Amino acid sequence: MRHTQLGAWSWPLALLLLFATFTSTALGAKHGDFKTCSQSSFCRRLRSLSQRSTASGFHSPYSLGQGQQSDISQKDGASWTFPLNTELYPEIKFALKVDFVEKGDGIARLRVDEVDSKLPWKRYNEAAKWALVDETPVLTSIGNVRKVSSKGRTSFKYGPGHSLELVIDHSHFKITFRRDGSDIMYINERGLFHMEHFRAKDEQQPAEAVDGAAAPEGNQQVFSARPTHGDTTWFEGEPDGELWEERFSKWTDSKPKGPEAFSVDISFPGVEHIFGLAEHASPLSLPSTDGGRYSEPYRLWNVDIFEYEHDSTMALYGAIPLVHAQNGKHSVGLLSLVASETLVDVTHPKSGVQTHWMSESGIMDLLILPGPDPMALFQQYAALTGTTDLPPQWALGYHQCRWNYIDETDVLEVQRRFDEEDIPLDVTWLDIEYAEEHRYFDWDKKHFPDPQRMQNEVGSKGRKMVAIVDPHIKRTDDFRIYKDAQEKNVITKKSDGTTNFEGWCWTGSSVWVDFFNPESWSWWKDMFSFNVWKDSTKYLFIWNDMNEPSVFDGPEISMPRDNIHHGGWEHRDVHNINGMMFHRATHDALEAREEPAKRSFVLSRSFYAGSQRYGAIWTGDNLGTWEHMAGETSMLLSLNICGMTFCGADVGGFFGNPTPEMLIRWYQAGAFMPFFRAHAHIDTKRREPYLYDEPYKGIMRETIRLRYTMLPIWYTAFHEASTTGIPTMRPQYVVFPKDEKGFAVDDQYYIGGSGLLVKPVTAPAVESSEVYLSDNQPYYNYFNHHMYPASTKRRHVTVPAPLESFPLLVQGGNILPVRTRARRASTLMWRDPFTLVIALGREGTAEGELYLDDGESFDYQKGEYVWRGFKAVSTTGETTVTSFSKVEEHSNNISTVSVNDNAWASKIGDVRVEKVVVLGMQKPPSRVWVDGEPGDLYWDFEYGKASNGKSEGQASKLTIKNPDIRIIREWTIRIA
Ligand code: NBV
Repeated sequence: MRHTQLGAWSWPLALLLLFATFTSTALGAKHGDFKTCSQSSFCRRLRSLSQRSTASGFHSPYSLGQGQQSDISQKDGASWTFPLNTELYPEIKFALKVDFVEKGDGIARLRVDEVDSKLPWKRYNEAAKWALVDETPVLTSIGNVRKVSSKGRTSFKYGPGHSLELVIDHSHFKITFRRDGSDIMYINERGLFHMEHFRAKDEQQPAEAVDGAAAPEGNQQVFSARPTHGDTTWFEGEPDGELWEERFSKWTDSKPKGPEAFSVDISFPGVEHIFGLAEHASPLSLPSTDGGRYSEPYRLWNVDIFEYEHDSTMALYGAIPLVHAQNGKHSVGLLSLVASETLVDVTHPKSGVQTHWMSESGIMDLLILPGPDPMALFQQYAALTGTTDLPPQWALGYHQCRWNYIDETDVLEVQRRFDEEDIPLDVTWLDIEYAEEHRYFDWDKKHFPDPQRMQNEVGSKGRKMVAIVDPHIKRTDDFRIYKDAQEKNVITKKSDGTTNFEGWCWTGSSVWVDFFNPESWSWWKDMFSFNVWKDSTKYLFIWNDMNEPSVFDGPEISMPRDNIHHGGWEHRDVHNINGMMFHRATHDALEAREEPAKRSFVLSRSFYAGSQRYGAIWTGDNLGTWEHMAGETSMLLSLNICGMTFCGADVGGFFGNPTPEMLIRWYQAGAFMPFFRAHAHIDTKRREPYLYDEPYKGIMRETIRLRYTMLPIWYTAFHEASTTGIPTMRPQYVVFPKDEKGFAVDDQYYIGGSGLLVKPVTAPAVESSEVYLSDNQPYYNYFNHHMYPASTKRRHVTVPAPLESFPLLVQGGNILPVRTRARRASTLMWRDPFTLVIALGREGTAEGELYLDDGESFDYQKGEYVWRGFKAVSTTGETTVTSFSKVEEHSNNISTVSVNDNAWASKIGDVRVEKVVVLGMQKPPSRVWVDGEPGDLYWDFEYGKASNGKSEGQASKLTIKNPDIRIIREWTIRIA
């Protein structure tokens, strides 16, 4: 049965009209809704600076102190402060603050702010407060940082063995970052650093002539930036007419503080690839923005974009101002903690990569992550912004969503059909139509008469539900959330700072809570308590959509930039953090609703650096096209690089009606995304897997089951990500940072440290697919055990990919713990036995690990978990497979660590290993037994053409049946 659901709803006319604008049939982003660089006055000003910088005689007008002095810094607490002057405006003072972060092997922090301004304004300096886990972890001991001052230059040596060096040239202002004496990064090498100072509006002279292209039509109040002293145009360009007021389409931004943008160039010598700047639908290795493929800079300004393009630098829903630069010898990272609109130009001159960062407001706050390799960068970034919250284990199962499951019967029918077809399912989602008039929290009782009953029914099957709670709040006095928010005075204000801002969204005329206001936090927490939200249960979790925020009648479908938040900050200052604050508040609320606390699950659409601490995100409203499917892999990899490892894409594509073939390929890709959820627009045909005929239904069933088989691998990868910051999806450059040929590969990836390498098929009528291999290890096809031999050469191998299959390879040298029994939901699998798949490496060895806990509480933080390691070693005539404790391996003091001696371990003490499969043995054993146990084990051996380990073909396979060993115990299997 397939049908659209529109008919099931009666919509108020106004919303119907709105809906129509959001369901246009022509696919493609509405470019006119969003600004290009030349439509933003600050970007226009700062980008043209880079053109002027090629003129002869161009130099940075900025210098530290008087330039040639030697020691000009002052120790200020744990920071060194340098006076920073500009020859453009000698009376204006800036300061450069330098300090070093205690954690993370020497992270240097550089902050620039204007000081002693005569005007009552401050630049926004709180991005770090929300992004960092601890804002003041600076090194205080001078012994760790050696400062050397010479004429015109100050340098700091720090990091392991003082191998890192920050060299600050006073005049013209330039910073060089070095490792072991080699230059790795330059800041302001091109002289593009510029910070627009605060100025009084009347200090300006009316413009005589304003650049025609830039001048807003009908703008009566045009002022120029022309200084009252010397000529600045060689640096700043011609006066811009939009310093104090700016128009875009029908909106006017009042810009009460005038111009306050800043820009800085950052170059990475000797590097060809940079990664990061999520979220963009672009390749992982960021292409240039100077013509060619892209001519607009990468834009970071969180927006609700309708039908976004699959290959573009346009802004999307989230913003992480972080890059990794990589060559075959080193990695280095840069995080710019700024929350205002930021655009980054990237160019690839003959040698090195150059970037130019332009931000509308805020202080400059740069953090240099020293590397020296991608793994170190992840850990350094995590030391700053935290790691991903360890998700409840069920959140890694399969999620079934659509806009909308229409009523209780529909929801329960979905459960029944999944069960009937033996397809696992963990979570069923409710989109905005569950809520009466889109007043989230208030259920539409006509369609959901007893929400508790429904949730309990779903919960009784071991499953969960997720309901959406958007940030727009209907302005009607009979809505308690609105009334409370008004009474508490926690609503975001208009530019006057006192009137509540009102805008239009799903629910009609709405207001938005200002989650920067601490007064909102405990109140929002209460909204989710079971005593307050009576129609919620412990089975219900939350989805925060539209939190960029999306405002249908606002500029660029968002809030006016001159709106006012807590502390008097303008919306422009905090915009990119707005979504994270909502996500954070909901995350904290869900954690607080049970005693003892359970892990939360909140999906957010908008995000910023640090959002990983609050839950998952997804890539928003993608299209059901092959191009979008292909683009998802690089987008998700980029999100992983930027810390957002718990991410996924709408399986099936949000818009459109995929063919069965395309849907299957979406499922295969989705089953290897960290967050695996099918979702569809209200206007699409129903597409739950059980609705299809064979063979499609069967292939989708097997694909979802494969995800469940792999859950131990995903959970172990998340454990690693949550303790170290190393992502669950790892692109080629991360795993093989010395193989430059692999740096641009962004259509295949490894899952955690498991050695599983996947390459989704993202084109029609594919029969086989080429996979790139970097290392000298054999690779085994997970499905049929076909072996691709080890080689010292980088190579492509051809892997069959008929509709029911796709490249899923196991890198030799790895042991995969999997659970092959199909269950209704992941929560029912905790007692199920394991199979260990051992893919022997070139030397006949392999390793693997497994992390287990109760999957939902915080008891693991008290030691209630099991973390096992497995090792296979071959010597002449014998292979041994051993199980050992990873906890002990990672502990300095073995005696104090409880290994398997905890309540959770006892609960799963009986969980067996039911099968051990060894791939890549050269000859059959004569005996297989467990050390210390009487009797031999049952086994069988299948010879493969590739048993000599050298030629491609079927690998030999030893299957050891029911070895009667426990997953949490120490044991050794001997194969002789
Ligand atoms: O809540 C409706 C949708 C939701 O299904 C989708 O996943 C979000 O990205 N939402 C956007 C609002 C409207 C989209 C046209």
